[in-house]
Amino acid sequence: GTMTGQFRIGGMTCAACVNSVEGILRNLPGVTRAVVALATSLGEVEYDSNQINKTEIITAIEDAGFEAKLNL
Ligand code: 9UX
Repeated sequence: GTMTGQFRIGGMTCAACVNSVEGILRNLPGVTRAVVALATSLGEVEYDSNQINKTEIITAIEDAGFEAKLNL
């Protein structure tokens, strides 16, 4: 079903980084919405849990050269 995850993202230092991370997230199969904020280093991702999970989302962010962890 539809789930939302919040992630703390490290390594973003400019607006282009934010656009890059948002683009990566939005291109992942199962992601329906992704909003990343530079000021807070937080990313909110809405996704279909039948297609992707939080660990896979974190891996995709890290594969792009950023750090990511679940924000609880
Ligand atoms: Mo901004 Mo981010 O120049 O990897 S794009 S630092």
